[in-house]
Parts: sequence; C-alpha cells; structure tokens
Amino acid sequence: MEVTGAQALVRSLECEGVDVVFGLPGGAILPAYDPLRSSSLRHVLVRHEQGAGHAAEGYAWATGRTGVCMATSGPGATNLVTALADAYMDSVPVVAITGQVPTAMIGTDAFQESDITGITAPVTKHNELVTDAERIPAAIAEAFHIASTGRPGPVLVDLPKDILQATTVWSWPPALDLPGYRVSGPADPERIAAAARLLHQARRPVLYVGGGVVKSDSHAALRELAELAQAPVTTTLMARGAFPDSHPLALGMPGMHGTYAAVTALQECDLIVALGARFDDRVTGKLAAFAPKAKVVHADIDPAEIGKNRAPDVAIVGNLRAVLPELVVAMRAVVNGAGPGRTAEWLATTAGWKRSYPLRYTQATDGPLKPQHVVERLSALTGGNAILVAGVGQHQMHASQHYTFTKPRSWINSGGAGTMGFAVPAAMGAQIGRPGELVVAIDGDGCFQMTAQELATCAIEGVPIKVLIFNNGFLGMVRQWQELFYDERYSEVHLGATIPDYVKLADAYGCVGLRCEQPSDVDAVLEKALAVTEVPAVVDFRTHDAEGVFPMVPAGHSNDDLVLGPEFTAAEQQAAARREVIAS
Ligand SMILES: Cc1ncc(C[n+]2csc(CCOP(=O)(O)OP(=O)(O)O)c2C)c(N)n1
Repeated sequence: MEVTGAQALVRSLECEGVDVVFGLPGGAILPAYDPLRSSSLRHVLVRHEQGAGHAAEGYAWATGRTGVCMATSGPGATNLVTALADAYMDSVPVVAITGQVPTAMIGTDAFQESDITGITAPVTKHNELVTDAERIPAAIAEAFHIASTGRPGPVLVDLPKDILQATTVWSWPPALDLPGYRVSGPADPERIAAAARLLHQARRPVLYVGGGVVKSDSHAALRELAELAQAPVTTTLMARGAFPDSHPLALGMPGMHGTYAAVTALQECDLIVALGARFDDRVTGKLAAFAPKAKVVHADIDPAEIGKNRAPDVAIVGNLRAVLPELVVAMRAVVNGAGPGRTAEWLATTAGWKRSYPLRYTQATDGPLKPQHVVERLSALTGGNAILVAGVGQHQMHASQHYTFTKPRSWINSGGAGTMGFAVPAAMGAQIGRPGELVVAIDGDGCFQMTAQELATCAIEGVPIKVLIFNNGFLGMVRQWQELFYDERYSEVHLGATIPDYVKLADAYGCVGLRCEQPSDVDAVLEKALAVTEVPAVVDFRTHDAEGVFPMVPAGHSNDDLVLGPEFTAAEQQAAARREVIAS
C-alpha cells in the first residue's frame, strides 16, 4: 500500500503502541501533523518544546513506557535539547521526532535549519537523520527499541520535509538492523553466587539502590533480598520509592543531602551492594574517601558503569529484572545452608543512628512557614500515595527527604542534570500517563517560572496536576551556597516573592490559584488543592526565605564531613562525627 512518509511515521508510532505525543508544529514537520489528525494518537499541544520533552520524560518515569515528543526544525528542535540531555542523564526512554529542512537544502543555512543530529549526538543514546521515506518504519522501530532496551535513554529521529512528503510502500514490522547495538545478556551465575556469599559474610552490609531498580521494576525482589540478608537499604535520589521508607531496614537517601544514617552507614560498611546505581559524585562526595572499608558488589545493566568511579570486587552485568531475583535465589540458598547472616549488631547501630540524628526542623506555630512542614503534611494527607514530581533546588531536597515514599514510580525528578523547569511539564506527562491518580508537583519559585506556561496546556487538556510552589523569593539552593561558602555575599539570587502574583497567574491560566502563608492553614489549603479535579491547582506557599537543606556534605568534601545543620547542638555534631548513638 502506498503512503506518504508522514503517514508511514504516524502508522509506525501507532504500531509501536504510542498513545500520546507531546509536541508543537512548524514548517518542516507540518506534513506529519496532517495524518496525525486522523490517527489514534493523542497529540498534546505544548506551549514550549522543552515542555514537550519533559512531559515525555514524566510520562516515561510514571508509566515505564517510552515517552514521545515532536518538534519542528531549527529552534523547535533545539528547544528539545535540554530535555533530551536530562533524559540521557537519568536514563529515561524518550523518542523525539523532529522535522528537518528538505534534503536538498541541508547544509545551505536554510530557514530554520539546524544540525540537530550533530547537536544532540552527545545527549542521545542514538539519533538518525532519515534520508529515504522507505526507511521511516525501520528508523522509528529502531528508535523505540534502542530507547527502551538495555540502559534506557533518549533517541532522536530527524525527518526532512521532502522525506515526509515522498511516497513509499507501507510495511510493518520492519527488520531491525542494528549491528553495533548490544544489550547485556544474562548475568554470570558464578558472580551472582559470589555476590550472595559476600553479602552473607558481611557484618556491615548496605544495599545502595539506584534508579535502575525502579526502571527494571525489581522492587519486590529488592525487598526480598534486603529481608533475607537483613541488610539496611539506602535509596538514591533516583530510587526514592524503590524501597518503602517506613520499612525498618530503610535508611533513606544517601549523598550530599542524605540522612546521617544513610551517609554514615555507607562510610562505615564492610560491603556495598550497588544495584542500578552509578557512584555519582552527589552520592560519594570526595570519591577517594568514600566508603573506605567496603568491598563492592556492583550490578548494572550498563557495563560502562562498572568500575567507572569505584572498582568492584564482584561485577555483575545484566538487567536487574533478572539479576535481582537470581540474587534472591542465591542468597536463599546460602542462608538455607549456612544459617542467617550476622548483621544484628549493625542493624542496631544503624537504627540507633536513625533515632539519634533524624531529619530535624522546627516549625513555630506562628510561622515562618517551613517547606519541610508542607511536605510532611502532604505526605500525611496523601498517605504517601501521590506521584510526586519535583523541580531542582532546596524544595526538591526537602520533598525527597520528608515525603514518606511507599512505592516505586511515585517520585519523578531531574536527578542527573538538575534541570530547573522540569516539574510542571513532567507532572503533566505523568498525569496523562496515569490519569485518575494524584500527581503533585513541588516546585521552586525560580524553577516554576521557567516552564509555567504548560499550565495553559494542562488547563485546556483537563490535566488536573497540583503544583505546590515553595515560594521563598530566592533561588534558594544557590542562596544557601552563597550563605555557607561565600560569606553570605548574596549575588543575583533574590527573585522577590510577590512578582508574579502566582494566584493571579494561576487564574490567568485557567487554573485554581491558592495562597498559604501560615502553618496553621497548610492542611486546609492542601485539602482544597487536592480536591480540584478538572484543571490544575496552584498553591503559592510563602515559605521561609532563609531555610536551608540539611544534612549537607559540602561539595568536594568527604562524606565524613557531613554537617547536621543548625538544628543540632555542637555536642550532637561531635557525637555524630564519632558515630555515637545518643538516643535509645
Ligand atoms: C536550568 C538551570 N539553571 C540554573 C540552575 C542552577 N540552580 C540550581 S538550584 C537553583 C535555584 C532554584 O531556585 P528555586 O526554583 O526557587 O528553588 P529553591 O532552591 O528556592 O527551592 C539554581 C539557579 C539549574 N539547576 N538549572
């Protein structure tokens, strides 16, 4: 059957099971928008292509399926770049479709020409400029295959206008021709057995859980492993929710703003079992001083991660979807043969640390309103059942620290790239991927202003996200660094809390706008916002402008230098540095 390239594109997307495309049209991609009208695909018309990219990411985070975004050539395509870089850093499966100037004009500085495959080469897992309409089905099928298999990531397919207009013969499924693309096969059973033996022998093990556990949906096996091994668990910023925070073995988040218990357990442990984690600098602090007494088991789907930052004693390359259940079987065999491991003393120590040095803040009844308090009330009111999406900055850390996560895919954020402006569009994508569920974006006033225009998209599309702006009037995280490391010489961090008026802005975008300034009003305002069902609700929480995020390991320092923060006395800080348990 004869079709145009554009029809082949739309059919290919349908055949890939795509249900929604986030995009914004323009000249070069116009041919694709015509068959889109009569297709089964839902197109969500964003207000900025960056929003389309983050929405595709949010959709992918929330559903586990590949998110799709579409843009025209030149500035349309370059507006996607930040989101693609973000998806690349966080291993999020996204397929981006871009229009390109006609093939005969490529390289002529044609109107709206940009070399998007060149520009995105370092931030995509793969990209392709298609030069033959006949290749479109294969290019799309390969894009989805590459985006979603192995270590997931973004793939871009660039389609010149004449290729979209040309005719070709439709056929599906195409043969995939990817000679250079290898996905890790089954893991070596001997290494799995070796890892289980090490875990059993360890007296002070820690499971260091990264985003790979969420992406591989292996949280159930993780829990079995932790309970079998009686090993405490730390969940990174990418893995919040992979292990329930309420579980006695949960230590919370490690790293720069991690809990004392998680950071210190990693420093003092004799074995790290790293699962889908990458020894990121925000977790390790000064790498040479990280976990000095630990042997390391490192399991990851990407062989390039093994030994990149920390040499492992046992390396397991494979998909955690298979590896974690295999590790459970191996561990059970060891425990059945040799009896349970001997971690009781270690668990008593880590539990003591949790009690002695918890996340601490003070909320006075008459204010100022603390961001941590808002997160804790949200956590209580939603029973940990919201899908939380964060921007980047202090509010992101407060959300990650103080929300009690109960399940995977309930925490969505920009971990690797730290992209301000992520939250509103990513929440939109998550809500569209999981309609009927409660999606709450916690955003900073700085971040919010970068992509707030997607509220219009949400209002028109009936996407009822809740957006909680933690409006401290500052680029708060930068302010905190200037306070601590630049002698309080504040430079270009003051935004002001009153312009724009977020309640009026929400109203202008067809959303429900609310404001909350007093701690005593938090519950009532949250309840009001959570009850809005047809359009977004936006809450302007006027939060304390000088509140910091603690604990904190100063950048570049050893994790041994963790600062508990102003809520702790000097004596407590000294006891913490000595690893003492001071609360029974
Ligand atoms: C696009 C982008 N620009 C700059 C930064 C650097 N940066 C990191 S956090 C931050 C402040 C964020 O301010 P806000 O959104 O108000 O959140 P807060 O820290 O106050 O909670 C900035 C500027 C960034 N991460 N991303």
